[in-house]
Amino acid sequence: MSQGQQRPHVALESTIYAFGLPYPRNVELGWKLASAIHATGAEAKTFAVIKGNIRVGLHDDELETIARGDDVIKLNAADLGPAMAKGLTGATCVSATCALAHGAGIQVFATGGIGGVHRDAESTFDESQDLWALARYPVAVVSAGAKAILDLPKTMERLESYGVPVIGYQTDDMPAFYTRTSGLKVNHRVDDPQMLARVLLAHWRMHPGVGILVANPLPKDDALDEGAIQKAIDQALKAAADEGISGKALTPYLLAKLDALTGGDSVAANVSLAENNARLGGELAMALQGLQEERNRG
Ligand code: PSU
Ligand code: MN
Repeated sequence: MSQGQQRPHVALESTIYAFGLPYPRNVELGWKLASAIHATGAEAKTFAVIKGNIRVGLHDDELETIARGDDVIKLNAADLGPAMAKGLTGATCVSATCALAHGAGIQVFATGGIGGVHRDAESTFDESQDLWALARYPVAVVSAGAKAILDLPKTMERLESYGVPVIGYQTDDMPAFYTRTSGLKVNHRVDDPQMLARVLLAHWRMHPGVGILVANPLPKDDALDEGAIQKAIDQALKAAADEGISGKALTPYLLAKLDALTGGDSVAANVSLAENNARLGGELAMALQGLQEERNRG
């Protein structure tokens, strides 16, 4: 980074803290993600709505409030207006963070896994607003794929219908969050942040309003055993059905259930993959800044 140059920003969501991980692992993760991004030369900006105000970057006490989760609601993109008008406090999920990042001029957003088409969507119609947001905002979302609690083939189909490119980072396979592969192929593979930055700029020349999903498999050592996690997911889904959990509450419920069923392994994997994505998000933001400057000069 040349002198006086601003660090490029990487957006982070806050639902992963409020509804994805238990306290205090979530606060610790907040610190980890910020420092992983800082180490690349970029700077993290965590989004949330605090008492009706959009926050671009959280103070320590605000992260604490979100992580403790009392009187904190989960905000989709569509909830932003009502939350702002009513002075509510909420954690932003991927869809809301895409909307806010775009509004703040941030092009790269690192998360854990995106929401997608839920299993049984043919009867429940439960599809995450994250997919709509990817189609609607020109932001690169760095993820470890879509959560394995979802219907991954249907999620990939929907991304295709919406025209959202899915780019595998150093992989040809779509990762499934807790595992490095899903048996599904990504649209394109890219092996370094520079090429990823080129892909983003070329994509946005063609489709200036459409997002991109970067699928970054979690580190090998932290990947969970495929059979074991599949079994836990089936159990968690059955428990959710038995208890009649649906809608917004479903994803947080399943994540908490998996934490209990795997004795913390799912949370450890989640922390690892989020950090891995934050690092790549930072590298990508730096590469993008470099490329944009090069082009402005040329
Ligand atoms: N990935 C994680 N933990 C999470 C989520 C994703 O590792 O908590 C959150 C994201 O904020 C995502 C949301 O936007 O789950 C999806 O929820 P739903 O399926 O209700 O759209
Ligand atoms: Mn949903």
